[in-house]
Amino acid sequence: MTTWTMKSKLKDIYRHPVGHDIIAKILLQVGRSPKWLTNPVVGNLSLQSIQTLTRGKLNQAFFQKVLNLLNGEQAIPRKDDGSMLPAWWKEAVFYQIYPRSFQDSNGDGIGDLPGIIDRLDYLQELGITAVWLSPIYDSPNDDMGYDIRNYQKIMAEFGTMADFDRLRDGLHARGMKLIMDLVVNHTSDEHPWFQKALADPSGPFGQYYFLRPGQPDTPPNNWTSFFSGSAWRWFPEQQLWGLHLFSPKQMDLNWSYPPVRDAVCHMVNWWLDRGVDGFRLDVINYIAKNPGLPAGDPLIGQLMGFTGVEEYFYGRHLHEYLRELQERSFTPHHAFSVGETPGIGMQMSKLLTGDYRHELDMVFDFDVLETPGHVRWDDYRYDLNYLRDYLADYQDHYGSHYWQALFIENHDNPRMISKANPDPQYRIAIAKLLAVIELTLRGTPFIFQGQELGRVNAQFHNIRDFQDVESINKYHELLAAGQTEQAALAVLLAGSRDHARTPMPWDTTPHGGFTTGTPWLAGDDDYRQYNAYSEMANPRSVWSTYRHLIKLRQANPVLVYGATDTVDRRRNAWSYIRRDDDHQPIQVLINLSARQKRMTIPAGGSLLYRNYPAHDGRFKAYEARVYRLPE
Ligand code: TEU
Ligand code: CA
Repeated sequence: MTTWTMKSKLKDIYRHPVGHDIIAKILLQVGRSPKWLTNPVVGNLSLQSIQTLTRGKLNQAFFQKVLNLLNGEQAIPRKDDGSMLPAWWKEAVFYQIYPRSFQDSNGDGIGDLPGIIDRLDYLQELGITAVWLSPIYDSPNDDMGYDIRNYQKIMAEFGTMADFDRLRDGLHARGMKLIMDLVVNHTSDEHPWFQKALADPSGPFGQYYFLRPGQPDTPPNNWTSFFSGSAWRWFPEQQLWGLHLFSPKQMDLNWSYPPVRDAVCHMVNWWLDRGVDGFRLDVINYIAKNPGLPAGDPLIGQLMGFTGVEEYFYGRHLHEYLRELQERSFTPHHAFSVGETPGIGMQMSKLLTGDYRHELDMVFDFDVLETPGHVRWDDYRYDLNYLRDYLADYQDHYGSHYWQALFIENHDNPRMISKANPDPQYRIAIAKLLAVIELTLRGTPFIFQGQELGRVNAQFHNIRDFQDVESINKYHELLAAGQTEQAALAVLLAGSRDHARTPMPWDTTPHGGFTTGTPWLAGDDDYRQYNAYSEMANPRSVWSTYRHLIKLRQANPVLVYGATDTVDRRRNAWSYIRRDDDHQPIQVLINLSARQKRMTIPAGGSLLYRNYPAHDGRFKAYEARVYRLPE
């Protein structure tokens, strides 16, 4: 057993999975490259000497937190031994549906289950083989369904349990799997468990949550909420504080209390018995708060933007809780799991997903979403060279026991095309380039609704155009900090989650055919040009690219399981070859920039796809091609 101390050196810490990801995260936050560490002078620095060098700016308390995390994890990831287990979820192409915005069937402006059922043929036509549904459970919608009031009831606006059964059957009849969103870090404050806990804090539900007695103006600790302000809400009637990492209507469940874990397993089994094929587990790495809820380190808080994270993003009992859930629910049902794990990097993710560890099958690593030194709220251009470096690192170092979840968009993030280059002349080329990347690498692609149409950020004009609790809170936080309305709006325009949540555009009728009523979240008129109906009819559309590449992936196992050899990594260039022992290799060539680029075309290769009409010479702006190589 290794014990990490102030004498430990940076290079050794970087070899520890937790140390590796913490250092990588800090470098990412401050906008530095991890290459910095290969400098021997840097690598040989001990924590003690870093403390001295920073003149105590990084104090003892800071290092103690880091040491706690290091010493809390003794496992090291298993090395690549070439033994890769096949699985349906490794071969699947997932599609994420945000039900509220997918298809409204009754004119109330809210997407619903019958609407999704009407669009199953669309998904099949696209080649999708598995669907992830964002929450459809009964909810007061403070956080659009991520605040669940009843786990075993369908949200009234979305339909009924009978609709759900029809949806499940419709998917299965088309050979598609169905995974649901499992939100068990917290429940709505309107959930009966919480209501009972409040009504009788010393009764059977009192320990389901983190309820603490105290004084109205001194919360139990300094943790902050991801949706602004303190993570504690005061309940004046009961004279109690309650912990909520997200909105004040999303109360954190206390997983250290065994009845909570029983209740969760019971509920999960109920859905799995109902024929669900697996779950996407919302902020699942946050479930294990360290005992005693120790205060967050202010420095870490400053660095990460949220105080307290180090006490729950990789809590001491996390592995134990995940294994229990796996053993009691997932394994007996042969169910699939993908964890949403903010803050977890590549090495730590291995310890959560190794095929020999019985915890999760895959996780989403969010470091793909922002380039070094940037946060989601920044208005900046995402450099696609970073996307290359990030993905190539996984292709090179993830190894045979782990499997990557490939994604570039979801319901919590602005559209990637807008971040990479909002100039409309490049929109289609970038959309197709991103499709090439996501559909030709090793890992499982997750396509977020509208991505296949080349959706870009919405044209919001006013704070009233937004619906998301995070955006609205952020806006008021910025005003309170003295920013002008215009400046605050600019921040939302860069980072709001509502960009991903506007209505899905189906055709050229009003609101893109999403609803005959008034949509719950207004879109703009982009649907007139970019919509499913028009794009399906056009062989050169973004949609047709997605369809083509999905089929290509499904017809070529080398694109799923093959190794990835990077052959060109010059600035603004990326080329890799997917190969295995049984098939002809496939080479991908990409110009990552708006400037023309000279690329070396493989001799004897046959063209499988290109995002521009045929032409000679240099690669055009954001050009991407796929070739089959001779054996
Ligand atoms: O998101 C968790 C999460 O940490 C973020 O993606 C979050 O939106 C943001 O970064 C906080 O700064 C999940 C869900 O995907 C999200 O929609 C929910 O709001 C959240 O959990 C709470 O359930
Ligand atoms: Ca509806």
